[in-house]
Amino acid sequence: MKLPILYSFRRCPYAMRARMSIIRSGFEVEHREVILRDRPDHMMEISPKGTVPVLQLTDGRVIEESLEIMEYVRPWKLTSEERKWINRNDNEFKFHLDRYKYPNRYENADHILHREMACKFLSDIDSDIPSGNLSDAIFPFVRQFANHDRTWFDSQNWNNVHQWLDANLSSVEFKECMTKYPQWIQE
Ligand SMILES: N[C@@H](CCC(=O)N[C@@H](CS)C(=O)NCC(=O)O)C(=O)O
Repeated sequence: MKLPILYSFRRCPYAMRARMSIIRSGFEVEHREVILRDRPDHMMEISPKGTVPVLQLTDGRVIEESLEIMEYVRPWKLTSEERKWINRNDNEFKFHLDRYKYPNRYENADHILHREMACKFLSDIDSDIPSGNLSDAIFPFVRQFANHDRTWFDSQNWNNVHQWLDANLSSVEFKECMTKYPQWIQE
């Protein structure tokens, strides 16, 4: 049986949010694991921008934005409030997360300063913990932030964030989401 195709990369937080929705909705896909420095020709043909995740439906349509994949597989009409949180996550928080994790990739990036700036988002989340699709759209990024220096992260007093993240990371859905696949090789 022909299934929709998902190009994905295990550790990518955008791909994770798409996979979480796919798992929660029971949407079946053929999973194709991508190594970003060796992207398959077929993926580049259907989505030349070259980012994951990419979902190709059985009628040939291509969805190449993680949020649109979430919206498609698990019908979700984002409220303006949800849109605001996602914009903050994907722009403000992601910007500081990248500079905290990889300061050498950016000129004059002070990783401690960027960690401080990222904390603003986390303390706002702490007083308004996301749920449902919004939670799935955000927690993979917070996971990345937490993993960079778990001891420091655990010492911060965001009790709600800690509980929320732990619950997500220990869920059966997330375990499924992190299934390891070998690199997909085009025949
Ligand atoms: N706006 C895209 C962003 C996806 C994205 O940037 N994915 C990263 C991996 S985490 C990627 O494919 N990077 C490859 C590149 O930028 O060359 C989405 O939400 O799907």
